[in-house]
Amino acid sequence: MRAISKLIAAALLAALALPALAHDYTVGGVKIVHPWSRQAAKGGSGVGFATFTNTGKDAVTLIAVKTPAAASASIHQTVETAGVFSMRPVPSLAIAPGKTVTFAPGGYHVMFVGLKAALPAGGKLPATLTFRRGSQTIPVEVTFNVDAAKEEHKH
Ligand SMILES: [Cu+2]
Repeated sequence: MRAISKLIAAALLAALALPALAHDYTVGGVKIVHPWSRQAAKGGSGVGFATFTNTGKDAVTLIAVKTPAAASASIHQTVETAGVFSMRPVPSLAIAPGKTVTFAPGGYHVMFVGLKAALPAGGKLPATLTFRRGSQTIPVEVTFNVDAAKEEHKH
C-alpha cells in the first residue's frame, strides 16, 4: 500500500514540475493567487483555497474544478446558520469585473473528495479550474501547494 501511494505521489510530482516561486496564474483575465491546501490523508477529503481576481471587463464565472488526484472536486461554501456551521455545494461562482473573491477557511473552498494519495506538508495537488466568460471557456491549470503553516489561521 505504501509503495503504491509513493508511486502515485511521485507520478503527481513528476506531472507537476512547475515553477515553485511565482505561485500565481493569469489566464484569460483571471488572476489566481497562491492556491493552497491543508494536509490530508489518502482516501480522505482535502480542501483547497486561493484568491481569484477578475481583471477583465466582463463577468467571469468559475464553473468547474477537476483534479486527477481525487475521485471528485467541487466548489463549497461554509455557511453559519444560528451558530451551526455547514457546507453547501456552490454550482458556479460569478466574479464581477475588477472584483476579487477569496477562498479561505470558513468560507468558499474547493472540496477534494476521495484523495488518491495523502497530501503531506510540502506536497502538491494539480487541478484544472474552468471559468466561463461570455461564450468563452477558460481552463486554468494550477497547483495547490500543501501548506502546513496555514493550519494556524483556520479559526
Ligand atoms: Cu466542503
